[in-house]
Amino acid sequence: MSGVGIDIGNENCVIAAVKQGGVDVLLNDESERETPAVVCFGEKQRFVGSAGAASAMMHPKSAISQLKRLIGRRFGDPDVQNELKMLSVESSESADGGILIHLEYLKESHAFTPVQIIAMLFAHLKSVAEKNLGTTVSDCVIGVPSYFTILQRQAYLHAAAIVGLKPLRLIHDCTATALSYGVYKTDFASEAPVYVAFVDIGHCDTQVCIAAFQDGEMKILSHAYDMSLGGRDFDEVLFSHFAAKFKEQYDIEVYSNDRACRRLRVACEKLKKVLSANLEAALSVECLMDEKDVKGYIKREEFENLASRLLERISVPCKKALANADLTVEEISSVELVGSGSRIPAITRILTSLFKKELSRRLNASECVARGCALQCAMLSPVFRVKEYEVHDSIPFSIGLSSDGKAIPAGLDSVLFTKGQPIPSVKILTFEYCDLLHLEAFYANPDELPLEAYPKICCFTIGPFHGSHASKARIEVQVHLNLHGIIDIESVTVINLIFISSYCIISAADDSHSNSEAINISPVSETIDNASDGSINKNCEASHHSADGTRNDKANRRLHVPVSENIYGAMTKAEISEALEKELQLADQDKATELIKDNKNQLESYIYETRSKIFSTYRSFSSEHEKKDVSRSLKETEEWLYDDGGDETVDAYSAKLKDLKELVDPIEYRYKDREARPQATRDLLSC
Ligand code: ATP
Ligand code: K
Ligand code: MG
Repeated sequence: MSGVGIDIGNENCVIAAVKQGGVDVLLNDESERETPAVVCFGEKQRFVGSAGAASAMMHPKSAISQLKRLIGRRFGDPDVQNELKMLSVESSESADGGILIHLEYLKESHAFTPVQIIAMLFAHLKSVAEKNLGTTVSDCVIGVPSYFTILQRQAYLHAAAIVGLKPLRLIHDCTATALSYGVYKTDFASEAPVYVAFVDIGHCDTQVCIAAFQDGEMKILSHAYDMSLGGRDFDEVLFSHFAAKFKEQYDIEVYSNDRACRRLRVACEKLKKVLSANLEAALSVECLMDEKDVKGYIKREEFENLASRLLERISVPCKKALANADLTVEEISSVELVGSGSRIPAITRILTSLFKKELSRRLNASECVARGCALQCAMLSPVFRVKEYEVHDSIPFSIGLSSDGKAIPAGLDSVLFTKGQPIPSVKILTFEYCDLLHLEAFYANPDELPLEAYPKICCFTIGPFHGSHASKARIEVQVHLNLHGIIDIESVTVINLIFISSYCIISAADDSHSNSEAINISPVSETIDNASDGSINKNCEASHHSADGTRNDKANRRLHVPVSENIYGAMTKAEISEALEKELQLADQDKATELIKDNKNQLESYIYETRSKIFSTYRSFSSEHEKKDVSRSLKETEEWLYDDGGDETVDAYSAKLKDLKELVDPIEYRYKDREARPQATRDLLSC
């Protein structure tokens, strides 16, 4: 068993693992360090990652990418509609307002949710990791953008559950980056903290965080973001520029042709990369449309002018992060720029002038998130021993709680968890005794979230309570903001007012809290919660205690208090098992197709090898008759392969191979027999 760190980018995914002496990025089947976030449904099997990207060129209508933009979001969201337009796949609204992606696959119509598609990507990354590490992988830490809603976080957890991954934590991308920065630095003092800004510009978004480093610990002071500012937006600037130009110059309407749009976008992304290293660049696409070849040219300066609106926006989240951290640029010791989208030279210029200092690029810009995730995974896993290092993250949005439609006045502004508060956190709430307690969590300040996040998060049903407490009791609920940044109920306590001396602690039957009866009630808990499955009922168990904490034997009976959590829009338990089932079927199908391919390839290479051997190595070990026979069979089988046998079963290929071997084996045997004799005997025989 091994643990890994996973960075799911909108364009590129990276997996890393802690090994002796450091963190390694794991190579995929193509020996690449980055794996494209693409799932493509081929004719007979799915292709994911690099193979998915290759297959997407040929089958754009069955390729799904940019999954980060779709996960846990509502079909009706105008921004989601724009995202869906960028893909060539068919989509519709699901019964609960989510997204369904429709595909024709293996002569059947399929509808997949983004969670299922992300699960396919997870499964692929898991298998890449397993091949690399030579063991099964389930423990992992997955990076999430700080702007992800609770539903989006839960969607990642469900996707992971579908493919047997167990996230020990969902960690904010920038926090992972900060961790991979801080853990190796040993020159931080124990008193005065050092403040560092991390700016990550990826394919679709920009994320910023400010971290305070001290000896052996780091604390995230603030998160900020622009969820719609990344490398792809710069491509789009070039795309519109050249689309307009080509209309004028060649009289072609690129927008009217999907294929032309795709090809021009690809060319523009290349052009943008060339402009990062050169002051000017040329673009040329053969037969873009209407059988016309097009050519273009642009200077870096002109590109920067075209992109000036985007470039201006980069400062915004940086300033927000500074303000939220209550720091000035002078107080920031260093600015780390990461994410491959940040390679545009103008970005460095803008940030240098904003932060009034040279930027540092100490981190590997494309790998730091995955590396940080791997480190965090090793720290949380009991299997590894890593350096003691404390990671204090903070929540990027405020959460309120209501009971029967009324906000519960907890803390300031009746906000339960305020933006900036540590992750994890626990709050204790006391309620009048009732049979059944309904609570609902909501985003207290929806402006802190991007776009149209549904303000309501989830509801909890606690109870029914059984016992003789009636009006003489109170219910104490510990609400937990867990390590993933998801709200759940940690435990429920019934305080019996008749017997002031006797407590009844009802704790969530959660494996990570086997000792929860002994947990001191305090506003902030350091415990870790893994079982964050939104829709799954927990059975809380209770045992009576006396006030001093020792067990009151007489009253020591277990009570069961069901606590159910329902995150709006998340999958139900039944939907998860259905998705699991379906994923298994699809995976079996992929395996079966792979097996057929392997058998076909074996037959094919046997034909080629034998054909060359029969006139070389085997030459003097076969009669003319045999040679003729073998040659004819090889030719026939080859013709069959390219004709009727192009699409056959494993049995058919192995039967053909067996037939060939029956003819060739006697020859091969004679040859091997001769090879096995000592040289002296061979010399004798050849005289
Ligand atoms: P995100 O973090 O938004 O989810 P990601 O992690 O997949 O996405 P990255 O791999 O960090 O994104 O960055 C991909 C972006 O970087 C692409 O838009 C790509 O065009 C851009 N990029 C890569 N190399 C360069 C370069 N040399 N110059 C400019 N842009 C580049
Ligand atoms: K990435
Ligand atoms: Mg990224």
